[in-house]
Amino acid sequence: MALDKDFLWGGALAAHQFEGGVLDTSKGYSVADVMTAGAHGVPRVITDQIDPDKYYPNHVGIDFYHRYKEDVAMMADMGFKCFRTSIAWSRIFPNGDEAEPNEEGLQFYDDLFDELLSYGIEPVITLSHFEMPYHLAKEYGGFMNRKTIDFFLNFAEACFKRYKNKVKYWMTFNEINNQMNFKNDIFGWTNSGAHFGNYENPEEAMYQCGHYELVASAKAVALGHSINPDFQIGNMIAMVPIYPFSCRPSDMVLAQQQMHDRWFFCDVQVRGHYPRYALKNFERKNFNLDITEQDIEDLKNGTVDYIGFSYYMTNTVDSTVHRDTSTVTDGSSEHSVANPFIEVSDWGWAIDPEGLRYALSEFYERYEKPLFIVENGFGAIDVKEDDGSVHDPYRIEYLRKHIEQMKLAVEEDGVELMGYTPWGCIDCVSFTTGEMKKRYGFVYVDRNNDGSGTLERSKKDSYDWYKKVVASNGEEL
Ligand code: BGP
Repeated sequence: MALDKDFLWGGALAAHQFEGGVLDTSKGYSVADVMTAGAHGVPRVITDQIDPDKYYPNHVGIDFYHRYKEDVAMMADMGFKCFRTSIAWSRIFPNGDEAEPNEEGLQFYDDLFDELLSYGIEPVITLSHFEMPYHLAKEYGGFMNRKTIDFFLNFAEACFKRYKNKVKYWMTFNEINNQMNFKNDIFGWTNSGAHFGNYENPEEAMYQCGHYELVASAKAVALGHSINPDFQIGNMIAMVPIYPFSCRPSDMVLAQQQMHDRWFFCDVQVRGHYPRYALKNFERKNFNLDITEQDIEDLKNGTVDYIGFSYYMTNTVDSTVHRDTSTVTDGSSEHSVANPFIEVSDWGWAIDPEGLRYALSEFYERYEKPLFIVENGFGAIDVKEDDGSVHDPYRIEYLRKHIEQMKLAVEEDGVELMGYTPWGCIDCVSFTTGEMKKRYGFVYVDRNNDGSGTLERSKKDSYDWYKKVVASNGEEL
């Protein structure tokens, strides 16, 4: 048995990390546009306005806004069947609260989707990938405010209506669950436009935002289906499976409990109601959340068609360990420890191909819904040689091993899998660090951490390798 002949091989990016076109277009600032570049182990800083003395890597990205034809031609050459990207909300509604959408922004995506479709590449679109209009965050507190549900729905409606004959595959919010890491400011900011740390009870604030986002997501799913019943609308979950460090029963239970952070949003989006472990948590902690009867109805009526997820690594927990987690960006917790059987990337992310098979089976056994791996990849420092070549055998090895495990999940475990879109298929700005040198692409972009470079594109060794993988439908690895 092989992968389905319609399997969606492709690549993934997100508007704020590669488009650029921020300062020279009608686009408004997004929450990502006010984030500076960080570095290894140094988180990005959220500035409260654009500080002219600071460097904002997203403002130029890799200048896809102006070079998209060249980039789409390379995707087509690699044989992409689909391309996952997002629509920058602040291109369509620069402030987020306007009554009418911005034509220039809408036209850009029309042109992009036409370009993709001319090569037979299916757009796979995330509505909100960490890029809420900054104005909504600043003036309304982002998703701390119920009004933001309607602002999001206006945006969703404008997109669904405009692209109803061009886009079939949608996702509502990127990695909606990574704000469970509410102690780290950038996850709350980029997911919800809120600074959880400013609230008396950051966890409660996170669940309140999360609730409004879940309602917004469910209402968007229902709205999308009413505009085009053929739409396939999914969610998007950051899946970092948690392993127990040992067979000590308390490690087993701890790992299981921590998996609730991975399942919570997905449970609501797939099942249409709050899981009991979450309700018990709210009760135990005396959370006073604004959840109405109507919200409960809306959640029920907007369950997703498929589950999109990112997979980069696993995490291992030891119930006897307690560490400081204020700056972690790798999904780890106070109980996280190194897994002695697993190597890590230069950024400390555990490299665990079998964990992908495990994740796929866990998802499928829990929900029996089609799955879509919409992010996976290896962030590394690449070197461009004098002759222009880039040798990245480590990336090929990472992807090969993950694809092997993905195939086992499909062929041996019976998982229904729609497609695979490796992250950062063309080098882009890293989300967690804002660096350029954490590269994932098959295509190298000449751009450095400080913004220098020609922006010229060149093929890495992984480019031809992936082309062969796609052409053989995953048979030649
Ligand atoms: C995910 C995000 C992406 C992306 C990726 C890699 O969390 O959805 O936006 O960037 O992680 O992370 P990073 O760029 O920090 O290496």
